[in-house]
Amino acid sequence: MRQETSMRLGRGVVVAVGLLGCGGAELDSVDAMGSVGQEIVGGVEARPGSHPWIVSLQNNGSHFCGGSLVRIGAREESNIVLTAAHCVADGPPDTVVAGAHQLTRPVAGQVSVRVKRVVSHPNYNSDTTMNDIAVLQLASPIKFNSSLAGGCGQSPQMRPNLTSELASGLAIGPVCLPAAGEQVADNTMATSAGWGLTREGGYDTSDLLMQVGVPTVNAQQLARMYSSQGIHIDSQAMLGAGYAQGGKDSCQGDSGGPLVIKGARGYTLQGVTSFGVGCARPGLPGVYARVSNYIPWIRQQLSLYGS
Ligand code: 4AZ
Repeated sequence: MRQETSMRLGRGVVVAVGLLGCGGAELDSVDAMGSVGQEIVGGVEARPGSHPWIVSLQNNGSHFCGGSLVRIGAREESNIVLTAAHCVADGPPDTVVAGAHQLTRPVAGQVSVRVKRVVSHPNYNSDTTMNDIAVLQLASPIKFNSSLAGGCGQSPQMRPNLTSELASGLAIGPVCLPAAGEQVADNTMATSAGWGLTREGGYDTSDLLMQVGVPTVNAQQLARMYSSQGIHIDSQAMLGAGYAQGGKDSCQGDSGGPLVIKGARGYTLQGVTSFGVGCARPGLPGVYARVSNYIPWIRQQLSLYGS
C-alpha cells in the first residue's frame, strides 16, 4: 500500500488522499452549515476559506498532495510549506497553490508559486514511512490576508470580523505549530482536510476541498492495529486518527496535508497526512507524521530557508 502510494505520487498521478471531517468547534460548525455533502471518505465540503493554511501541490496542473503554510517569525508572508516527504520523494512539485477551494475554478487572489528547494527529513525512510515530513522553500513568499495578521491557526470561523476578502471565501494564513514534544491526548477531535480521493480505490481526486473530523487514537492501540498488517508504528514519529468502525479518513491525494487540532492560540498542525492501509477501513486509522516530534528540525529549516 505504502509503496504503491509513493509510486503513484512519483508519477504525479493521483495521490494523497483522504480528508476531513470536521474537528474543532469552528470547523465543525462549518460542517454543519457549509456544505453540500459530497461524500468523500466520510467527510464534507469545507467552507471556502476555512483552512487558510492549506495548499495544493500540483504537477502539470493536477493536484497530487497537500501541504500547510507556516509562519516565519513575525512576517505576514511565508515561503515555507510543510508536507510529507513521500509527496516529494521524486522531486519538487511544479507549483504550490494557496487560497484555493475548488481547483477547477480559481478565484481572484488565489496564488500559484514555484518551488525553489525541497528539504526532506534526513531520516525519512520510504520503506517504513518513518519521518515522512518535508519542507518546501517556495520561489517567492505568499502574503497572508491582513485580517489574519499576527496569529496562526485562525480560521475565519473563529474571527467574526471578516473582511470582504475572507467573506468571499479566499483566505491565506499560517497554521500554528505545536510545541516541541507536545503530547496530544487520546481521543481528541482533529480535522483532516484535502483534495484527495473521496473513496478508497477512487480514481479522481476531489475538485472541492473536503474535510473530516477524526479522533486521535491511543498509540499502543494504533501499533497493535497496524502490527496485524505487518507495519511497524513508531509512536514518537507517528500519530493515528480515525474511528474504530472506520468510515471517516484521509485518503490518497490528502497526503502531506494538515491534521489540525484546535488549541488556545488557534488550529495547530499536529499531523501531516502520511499513510494508511486503504482508506476509512475499520480498525485501520489514518497515520500522520507527528509534527511535535520534529519542531527543532522544522525551526532549523525555517531559519535556513524562510524569508
Ligand atoms: C495515501 O495513499 C494515503 N487513510 C494517505 C492517507 C491514508 C491512506 C492513504 C490514510 O497517500
